[in-house]
Amino acid sequence: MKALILNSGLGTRMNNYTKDKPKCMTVISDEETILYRQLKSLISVGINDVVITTGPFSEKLEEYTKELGLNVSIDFIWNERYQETNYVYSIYKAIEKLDDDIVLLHGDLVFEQAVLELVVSSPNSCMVVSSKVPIPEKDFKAVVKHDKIEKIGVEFFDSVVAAQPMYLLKKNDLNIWMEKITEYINVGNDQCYAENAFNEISSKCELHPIDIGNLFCQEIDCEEDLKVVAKRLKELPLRTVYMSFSSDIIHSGHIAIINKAAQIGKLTIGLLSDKAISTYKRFPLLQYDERYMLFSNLKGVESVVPQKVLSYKDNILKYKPDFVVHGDDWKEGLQKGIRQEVIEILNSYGGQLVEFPYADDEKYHEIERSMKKEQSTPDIRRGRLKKLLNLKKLVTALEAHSGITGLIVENTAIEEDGGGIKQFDAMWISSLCDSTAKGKPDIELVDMTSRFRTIDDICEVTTKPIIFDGDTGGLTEHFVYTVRSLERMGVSMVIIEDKKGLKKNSLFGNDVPQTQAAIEEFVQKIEAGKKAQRTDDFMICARIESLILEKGLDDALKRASAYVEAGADAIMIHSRKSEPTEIVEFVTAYRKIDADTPIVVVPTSFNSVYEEEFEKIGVNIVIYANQLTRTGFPAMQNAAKSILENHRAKECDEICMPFKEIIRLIPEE
Ligand code: SPV
Ligand code: MG
Repeated sequence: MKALILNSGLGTRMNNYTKDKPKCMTVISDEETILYRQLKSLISVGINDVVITTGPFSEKLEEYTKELGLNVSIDFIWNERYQETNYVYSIYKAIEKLDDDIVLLHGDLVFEQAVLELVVSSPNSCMVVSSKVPIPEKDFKAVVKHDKIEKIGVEFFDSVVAAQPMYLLKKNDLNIWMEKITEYINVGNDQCYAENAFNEISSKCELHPIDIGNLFCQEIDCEEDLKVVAKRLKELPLRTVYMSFSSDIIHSGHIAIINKAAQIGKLTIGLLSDKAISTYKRFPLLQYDERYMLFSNLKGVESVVPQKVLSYKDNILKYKPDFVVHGDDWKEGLQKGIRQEVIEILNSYGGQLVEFPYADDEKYHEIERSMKKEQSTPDIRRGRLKKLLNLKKLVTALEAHSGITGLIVENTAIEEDGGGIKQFDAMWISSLCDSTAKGKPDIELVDMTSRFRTIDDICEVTTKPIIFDGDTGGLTEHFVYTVRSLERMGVSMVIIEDKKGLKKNSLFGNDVPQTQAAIEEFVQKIEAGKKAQRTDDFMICARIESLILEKGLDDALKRASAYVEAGADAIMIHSRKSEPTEIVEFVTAYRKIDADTPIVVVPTSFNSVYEEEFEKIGVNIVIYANQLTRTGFPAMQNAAKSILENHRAKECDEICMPFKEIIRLIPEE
């Protein structure tokens, strides 16, 4: 990419300033002339080839640019007829040097860095406009229709926005415009604006408006303009900018966008809480305090503040930043709603969203992939449930019984109304669903080796913490081995129920013969399990079947205390009633004697209760124990019936997931 700067004008309205030098050499701040500022800006976006058209004092200008000693190569094109022609003729004279995409700008334009950044990163040819600036009487305006610029000039007033003479011209559009300019010059039409030529060929040019809003970009036509610009330049660093970050690794793309944001004004970073990150992304490898240190020490970052939730609302209303900066990658996908909310809040007080193109860096994807792999290693995965329980009042888990159901639990996420993103925290490997998938009854018939195989399949493709349904735990002598195997595989928690003999699924209750173990007997199993485990982060949860077997609340409470005393890291209380009354009674009563031990519930029967209600009474883990199984298999039965009924698969296709989507469910390494 090259730049073309037009400096052939006389600048007569600048009086003394242009008596002995070109206008672009006018000093606009303590350290800068217009041209010096422009060149530095161009260099910092990677433009080192510049064409400058000159007019009066051309030698002085050339000399001056040499003295600047900047890392830029400049071709000077002298418009010897600068007295009687307009810049259309200067451009014409420069045409043969314009052999690349071109940033075209007037030599008296002063702008902040972000404006040029937005222009050079535009995928299309574009011109700078501002919908926030009042429509000027005498200056350039652009007629915009369907996001395309149709006309540029001072004489238009319908469907216009204020426009500034800074363009990005992609080669194709540049050539079309230059051909027309050549035609103009050939017939002696050299005293008009170059834009007059553009207006004749605008339908063939893909010139889009790039709306900079309140970002600073202004021409200096007269002494009064010079005063205004000098004042604005002093004010720019006082503006405030807000960005939000969830990253625990910082790559060059982050640094680049932070630099751009810091150039706009004083930058505050809103750092997402660990809880917010783990809810919408993955568990952060670096926790808040460490991330705080990391971001506070980055160049350009003025302050770091907590952002508790994914929605920016609270922080924007609190800090009222002049600008919010973000990559443009959130225009689509799950963050779309959050972006919309940001725009609406900013509009309410005159703030502005600035979106720079998202740097989709392959290196970053690679780091993310390797972090994901690391997150799935047994040691890291195992400890994550305890960390989540410290972070969140309520953790949710959904059943998985195979690699693909594991992926569904891992990757399903939804956008919430309040601007959040929600996903499951953990997965439950249910004995009922694991047995059902193997076509067997839920009576501890599927042996541990086979259950471990299921865990392995799931572990191979997912990273979320696993809660394993250990049924009765089997004989104590066997349970101790199970504990160690589960730990080794990276399972976070095993739940064992206080039943013995031939176990039947709890949802049968007393409709089938089931025997609850004596307290002492089960206590002994818990103690043995706790003694056997090798790591601190593995959890054994004792499941109380007293309500299922209609032994009453007191029995349940007595058992809970005994099991926790024996070392249980959590308790699960189960019920098969559709009303949650007995569960609520138990949790409320138990919380009075023990405020800390995590309580787990499985609301299959009492499914009308919202998570928020469980959280309020003191439940810590809600397990949705069988919903994928109970929805998946009926769908398969319907498919089978449809093929039988129709003697072909066409009708069945309507209820089938398209192949493309199936493939999308399974990420490739
Ligand atoms: C399971 O999912 O296997 C359970 C929960 O143990 S329940 O089916 O409700 O007993
Ligand atoms: Mg079970």
